[in-house]
Amino acid sequence: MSEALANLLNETRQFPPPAELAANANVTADAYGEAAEDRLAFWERQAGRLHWARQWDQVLDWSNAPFAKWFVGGQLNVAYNCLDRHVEAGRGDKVAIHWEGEPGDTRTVTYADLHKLTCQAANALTELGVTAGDRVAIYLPMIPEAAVAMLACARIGATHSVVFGGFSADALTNRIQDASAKVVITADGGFRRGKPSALKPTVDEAVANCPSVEHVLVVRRTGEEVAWSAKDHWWHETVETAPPEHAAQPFDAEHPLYILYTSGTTARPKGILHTTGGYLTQASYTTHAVFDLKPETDVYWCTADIGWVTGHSYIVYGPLSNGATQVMYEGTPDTPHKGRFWEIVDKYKVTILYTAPTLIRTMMKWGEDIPAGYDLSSLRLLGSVGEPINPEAWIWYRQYVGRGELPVVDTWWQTETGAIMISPLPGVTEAKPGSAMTALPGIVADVVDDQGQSVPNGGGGYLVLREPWPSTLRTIWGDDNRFIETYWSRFGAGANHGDDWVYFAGDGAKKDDDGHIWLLGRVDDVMLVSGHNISTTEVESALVSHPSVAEAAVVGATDPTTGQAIVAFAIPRGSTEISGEAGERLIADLRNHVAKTLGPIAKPRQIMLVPELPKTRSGKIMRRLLRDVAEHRSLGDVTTLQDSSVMDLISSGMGAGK
Ligand code: 6R9
Repeated sequence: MSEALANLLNETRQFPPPAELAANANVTADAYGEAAEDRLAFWERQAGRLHWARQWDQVLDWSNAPFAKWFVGGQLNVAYNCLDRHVEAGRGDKVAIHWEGEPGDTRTVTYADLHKLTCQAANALTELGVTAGDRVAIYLPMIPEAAVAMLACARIGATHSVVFGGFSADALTNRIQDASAKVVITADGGFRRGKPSALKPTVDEAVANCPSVEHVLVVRRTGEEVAWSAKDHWWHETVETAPPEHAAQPFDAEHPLYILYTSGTTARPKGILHTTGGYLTQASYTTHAVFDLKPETDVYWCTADIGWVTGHSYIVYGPLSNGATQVMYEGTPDTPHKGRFWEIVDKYKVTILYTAPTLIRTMMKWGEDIPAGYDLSSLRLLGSVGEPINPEAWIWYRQYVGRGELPVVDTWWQTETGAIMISPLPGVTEAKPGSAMTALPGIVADVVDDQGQSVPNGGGGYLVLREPWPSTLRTIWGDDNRFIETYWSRFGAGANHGDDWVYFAGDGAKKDDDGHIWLLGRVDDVMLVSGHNISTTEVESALVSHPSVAEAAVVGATDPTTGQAIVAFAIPRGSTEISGEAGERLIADLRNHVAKTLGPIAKPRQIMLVPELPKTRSGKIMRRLLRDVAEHRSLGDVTTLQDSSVMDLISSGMGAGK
């Protein structure tokens, strides 16, 4: 990475915050200085935004690094912080969730409603024998019960493990077994793409191989017929009939809150463990700081699924601990029509929208006429997460969703970091499209070379985090060695590094001339062409900067002359003509466009025009499978692929662009 093509994209546009937002921002530029002066005191103040039943004795115990303990001796209840304290302060009637089912059915859930349901679920789980420290697997569609199930676990100190509803029986089995879950909370199914999509049969298949599971709680959502066994209990007969009173008991700040398995594009999934006090402190603070959330007036919408960390931190724990009103949507963005997202923004007058680059690029492909058909004037802030956002996608988002005026916060973080780490502050930062900019106050990020030395501005290398942060993962469930090996050994404490533990994030990055951070994709995806390290992200962004391309994925394929050669897959924008000669002309044009933008070394050997790209279920491009196509191999493991027919489409389109 030390030879990465630095700054070749030459993205120089920069957008200051709107004056009104800056004047009223929750967090101002002072926060950086305050945190730099005394990082632990800064986090201690942010912990003070929560309700603690017992004050901590020590902010950070790093004596057993890299195993961190935050707010040592402190005690709190996460559900109390997300629900009771708002109800007790007289805000019980405030809407917590405007829920929109895919078929168009709706529910309005107030904080009092959410509190009552959570207390009932806590009582029901206790009745089923769940006690503090037990694990509960949650396999649900995007319905309010998903948040209730998580909060009920937190309330009684049970550790939840949410498994995304799109995962197979095998994936669910592995996750239940790894955590020895005692109870599974699921539903008959949910609605996806206009029809019911069953979940219960998958749970039945998994539970047959999971002796640890004693009970299965089933929410009725679709009303479809389900098989029934002695372990099964209907939610409406168990939870909704349980007593609504439940006193939340405080737990230790380091009590395990949840396990979440990383989507893992390659290896065996890792059970990332998060605990109570530090996690909630940072999830809550970052929601307040990065989204400038004003609970009295904002309507916030994060489009992630609750099965991913974004759903944990920015649908459940961050927004609810801040007392936000939010939208929750069950379905897909194109059901029943491609304007569904904008219809929802319009209907609920959403003010803050947090979504993923994959969605923005899909919207680009569909064309700007679609958002133009709705009133999006309620929006005041836009966020992005999940992958590097290409500068053109950033600009499109700001232009056609944000009226050319709204701040876009590109937020870098991981399941492992628990909360946002690198991002603009919307009232402070002059954002550059495509850059996550700087570490948040209280976070120390850096870019280092192969030896772990900090690179100067203008240089490229590996993204690292230098100081522990409150919402850091505590370990990999059941595998401390793998935790140390994966994250702390690359540049960890050792011969050359003294006691400084350095967290290796696995992402390539560069610092521009102003020291701002640009993420370049997973280091496994970096290409080595004729001795030059080239980032997939930069070539993809160059392709997306062409007016005819909506989305692109780039891989390095073995090449006899250059070691690796760049092979690109591009999805044309809405009305682009791509058949026959027009397609050939576009491909030639694109190859030249990349060469002109990035330099001749980055000119793709081959470009294929394709209708779709293979993505993980959380929307990240799976370059590994495209590498298989580019190198004419049979496809590797496709279990994490969102839609396996995509690979047939791509393989059959292989003729184009040779
Ligand atoms: C929150 C989440 C983590 C990986 C991460 C990186 C990529 C996420 C990004 C980004 C560039 C951003 N990533 N946000 N890359 N810019 N704003 O997505 O967690 O599913 O664990 O993925 O996603 O590669 O390392 P997770």
